[in-house]
Amino acid sequence: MSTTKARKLKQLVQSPDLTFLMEAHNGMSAKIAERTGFEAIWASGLSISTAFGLRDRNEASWTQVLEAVEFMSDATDVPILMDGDTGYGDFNNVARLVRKLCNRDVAGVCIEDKLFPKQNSFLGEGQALLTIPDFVAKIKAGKDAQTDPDFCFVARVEALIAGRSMQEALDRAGAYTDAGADAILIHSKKSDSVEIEEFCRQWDNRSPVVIVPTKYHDTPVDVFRDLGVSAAIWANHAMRAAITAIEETCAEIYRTQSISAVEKRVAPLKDVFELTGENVFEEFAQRYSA
Ligand code: SPV
Ligand code: MG
Repeated sequence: MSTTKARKLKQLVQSPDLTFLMEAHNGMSAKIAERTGFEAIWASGLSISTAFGLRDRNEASWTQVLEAVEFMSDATDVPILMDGDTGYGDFNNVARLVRKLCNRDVAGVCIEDKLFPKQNSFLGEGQALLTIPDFVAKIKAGKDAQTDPDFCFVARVEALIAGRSMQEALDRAGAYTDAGADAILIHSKKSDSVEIEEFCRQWDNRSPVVIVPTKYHDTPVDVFRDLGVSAAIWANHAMRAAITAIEETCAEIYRTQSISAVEKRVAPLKDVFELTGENVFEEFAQRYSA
């Protein structure tokens, strides 16, 4: 039997080696991430929302996000960890989301212990957190609902983001692991990795740890390796790169009233056709031609 996407993600998360998940927000960016060599993809809520022109505040409905993730899953063979925000409701909504993701061959979901509608972790201070029992119910319902035995439920601890203590972060991580979470995502908005390092030392790999070094990007990845971190998520860089490239290209075309100057800087059409599989369509058509 071939290895399922969920099995691949579980192996990556459980292996002692540090893995990198690259952000993608649609089929195209997912395919590019896979071709670059990334072994797994982060379907970022922030990036998918931004690509829709929406705020990262659950303005997009969960089925709209799911549809974007389905395009990404169809376009790639590497596993996808979907950013499921707070699960779009209570334990019941999380269970339904997990079933839908298993149907669509999405390898795992990350659910955070904030309140619906969520807001991005880098906005505001003192964001409200869900109670531990209510979040434990989401984990248990999600794990019970999975139809793929290797589906990964990543429980995201927002205690440090919300300005709570290190002890609370550790207590929450402990309760979530006991409830059946396959990994803990510990998030921080500090520009250095001191609190993440402290968490990892005290957590002592009781279960795999996932991090998002968006703000503490200067920390060398060997520091995370030495701490035994399982996975680092490069969470929004495809989306931000696209914004910069689109802004620069639009400005140049607007200014020069010509597309000539940008022609050599944008992807050639042959690459566009190749990315979407036009190069294999002829053979496909031949097979079915009458
Ligand atoms: C995302 O990429 O949507 C995340 C990571 O959840 S963060 O933006 O840091 O909250
Ligand atoms: Mg998010």
